[in-house]
Amino acid sequence: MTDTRDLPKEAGPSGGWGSLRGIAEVFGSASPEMGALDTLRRQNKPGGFMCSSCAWPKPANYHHFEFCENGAKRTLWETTRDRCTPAFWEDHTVAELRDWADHDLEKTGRLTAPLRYDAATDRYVEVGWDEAYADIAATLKRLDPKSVVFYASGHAGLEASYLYALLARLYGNNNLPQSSNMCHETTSVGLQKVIGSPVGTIIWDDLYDTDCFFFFGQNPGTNSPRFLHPLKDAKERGAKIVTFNPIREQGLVSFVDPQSPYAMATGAEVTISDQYHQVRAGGDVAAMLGISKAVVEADDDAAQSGAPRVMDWEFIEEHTTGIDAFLEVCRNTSWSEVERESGLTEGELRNAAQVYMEARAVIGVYGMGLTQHAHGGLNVAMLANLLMLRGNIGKPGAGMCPVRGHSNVQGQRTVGIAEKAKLVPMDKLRELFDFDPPTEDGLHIVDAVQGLFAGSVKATISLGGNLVRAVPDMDRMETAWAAQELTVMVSTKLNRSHLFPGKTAYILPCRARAEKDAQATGDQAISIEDSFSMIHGSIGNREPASEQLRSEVGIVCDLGRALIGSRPRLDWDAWQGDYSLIRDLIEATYPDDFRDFNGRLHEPGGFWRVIPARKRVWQTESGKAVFTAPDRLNSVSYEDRADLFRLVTLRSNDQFNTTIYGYSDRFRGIEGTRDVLLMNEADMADLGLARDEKAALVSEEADGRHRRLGGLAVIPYEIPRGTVASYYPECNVLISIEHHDKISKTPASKSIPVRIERDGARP
Ligand SMILES: Nc1nc2c(c(=O)[nH]1)N[C@H]1C(S)=C(S)[C@@H](COP(=O)(O)OP(=O)(O)OC[C@H]3O[C@@H](n4cnc5c(=O)[nH]c(N)nc54)[C@H](O)[C@@H]3O)O[C@H]1N2
Ligand SMILES: Nc1nc2c(c(=O)[nH]1)N[C@H]1C(S)=C(S)[C@@H](COP(=O)(O)OP(=O)(O)OC[C@H]3O[C@@H](n4cnc5c(=O)[nH]c(N)nc54)[C@H](O)[C@@H]3O)O[C@H]1N2
Ligand SMILES: [Mo]
Repeated sequence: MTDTRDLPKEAGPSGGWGSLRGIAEVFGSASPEMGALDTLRRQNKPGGFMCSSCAWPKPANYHHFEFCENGAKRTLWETTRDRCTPAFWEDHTVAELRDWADHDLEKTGRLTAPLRYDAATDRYVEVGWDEAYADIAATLKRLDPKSVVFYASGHAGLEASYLYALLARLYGNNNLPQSSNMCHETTSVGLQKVIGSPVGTIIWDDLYDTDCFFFFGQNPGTNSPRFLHPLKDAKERGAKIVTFNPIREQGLVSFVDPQSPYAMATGAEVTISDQYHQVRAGGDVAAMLGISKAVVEADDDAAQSGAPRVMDWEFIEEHTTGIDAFLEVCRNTSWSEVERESGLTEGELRNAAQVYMEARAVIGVYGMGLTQHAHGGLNVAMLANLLMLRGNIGKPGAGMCPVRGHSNVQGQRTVGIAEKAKLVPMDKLRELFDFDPPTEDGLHIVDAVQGLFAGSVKATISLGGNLVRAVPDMDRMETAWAAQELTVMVSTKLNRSHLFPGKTAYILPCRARAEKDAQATGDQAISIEDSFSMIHGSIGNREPASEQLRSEVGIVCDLGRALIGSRPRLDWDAWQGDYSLIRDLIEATYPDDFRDFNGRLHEPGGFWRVIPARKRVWQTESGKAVFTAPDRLNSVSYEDRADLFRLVTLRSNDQFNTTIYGYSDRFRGIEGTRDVLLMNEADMADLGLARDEKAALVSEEADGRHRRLGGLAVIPYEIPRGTVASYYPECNVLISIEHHDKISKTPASKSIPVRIERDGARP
């Protein structure tokens, strides 16, 4: 365990002047239009527009500036003055652009006109919207609906998403994989299994009611920076924070509030984590078992001595099943096994257990560090086990807090973007739109990629995203993507997926969230759902980057009209002209979740979609919350071997997924490059690698296929032995599409088995 008070300060606290500098740098390099500051001022406030970066909730009592460094970067990246017009293609071929970095592709600016790929010249050329729709519809009509995929990446609002899912079903499939298949699918499946909820159970007030946070593999400083404010407030009122992460992430170490003039003037810094446990990658099952073991021991002692019990037996008996088998594993697993698998000592885990037992209410926060593993589902179940030992689900200040990714990733699932037919009220769709929705399950992202490799997937429509770059097995993906009959991408900026056009290929440019959405009946609002299941309206007010841009709702309606046609119950024109009519349809489809949707659209802090588990109503098979007895002590699918490392793929502080804003990961002290490998110094010595020497990662995935990534500068880093880290998406060439969570198929991006080789001669 590291006592965070002793940490070196060279990287500087999160927040503070550094974050303002970060914003200023983007301001300089993304060439924002005038008025961008006004746009930022409206960000995440009722009646304003909701940030299109992460899904962190927007409070009712907002700050003067309710945006963070990375939310500002996102907005400035979107509102740039740079334009990627059709003229760009006079100077560049698609083949040439494949050598460009992700950053440089998006840096060309906002896409301004619909484009069609022209194979003869290897360029995209401008095309009229109607011509594009007619060709796309004709191509889709020739294809078997089973061979077509409708992907969505979590950006588009509820209105566009609802119609997009409807469009796929009218066309004839449930092939609606989404970006959450690569991130919190483990939650959607794993949490559902144990507490009957596919989403978290806490709301905003719980952040202020709690006296303890346990963090597992989520990095708020970079990925949900506005979370740092409630964390700082919690610390100031004496709450405890215990963190498990192989890497010491600055945002979980300390924070200077950029909203506080006093803190900014004095540099007054709040220590975030009271205990920071650098668990081995994939070692959380053992760590959580160790903590649970200490709790069970304390409870056994209390039972013997007649002291008040430590576990919440009233909760356990009334609300749960499976406790006996779980207790047995806790009692029968030795501390030496726990220590070996977690990389932490008994003493460290007992310290964590002590804080857990002293807390009245505990929130369990987690992210990709738990979900992106071969046994990620078990990780999630173990966190539920730990919380349930003391009744920490469904009481004020306590609960499960999976921190979601894209701004509307959770909401897209809520309104029907789902490949699993049983998650969608098909009867309601049948009744409302007078058609027979397909009943067969559609393709998960892993199935879709496998289908692309096998040639059975022949066309993809992408509502946002950069799928070629985001999924495992990137090399194979590039070839397979380009072999399709049709690729259609609704995008704001140029990205690598556009550079592998199918036989027929279109880029359809859309308006961004911050932009005005004028339609036949006037300017429209859209809506999103955040990580706490709160629904917010969002109104853009900037002039769109080009007159030719259409909204995401507009594009979906246009496609619907061209592909399906209008009918009495399918009034694409009316929906496109007035989004409140789409919200009425959403309410009619999901009456419990969206009661009085239009009336409540701009409620400060959003309105809550009721989550039964929060009220201790368990929608599981048994009607109870489930304790899971672990059948293993780690979340990886391979055995330890002396030459094998567990590779964690990281996000830098200067990227949003495959969008690379720049090359400064200041919290980790890495500047000017992304081609790095973070390693423990003792591991470097064993392999005879010097600082900055070039290394290659060689993947040891179970299928034995050759996968290698070279040119990585080795950086000595405070990281557990046997764990190494490098950046996503660069490392995606190393992951096999077969390597994923057992129950949800979430790719195992945080536990890739690799060997390390010297790459070239010694410097
Ligand atoms: N600025 C910015 N914001 C974003 C994004 C972005 O790219 N940039 N992406 C958005 C999206 S789509 C998502 S899903 C979220 C992702 O946000 P997070 O869930 O925070 O995801 P990551 O940064 O991939 O990984 C989180 C942490 O897991 C740790 N970790 C790795 N392996 C393990 C392990 O085995 N055990 C434990 N305990 N920890 C481990 C890593 O060190 C890292 O600190 O963020 C969203 N917000
Ligand atoms: N190795 C590894 N792989 C990973 C991960 C990891 O941690 N490690 N994380 C996974 C996760 S959690 C996720 S969510 C995926 C994400 O991966 P992606 O789906 O690729 O992420 P996006 O950020 O949605 O994609 C960026 C593109 O979206 C388009 N875009 C931006 N804004 C908008 C908009 O408002 N509307 C529309 N229509 N388009 C827009 C732009 O053209 C931009 O180029 O990657 C996954 N892959
Ligand atoms: Mo994500």
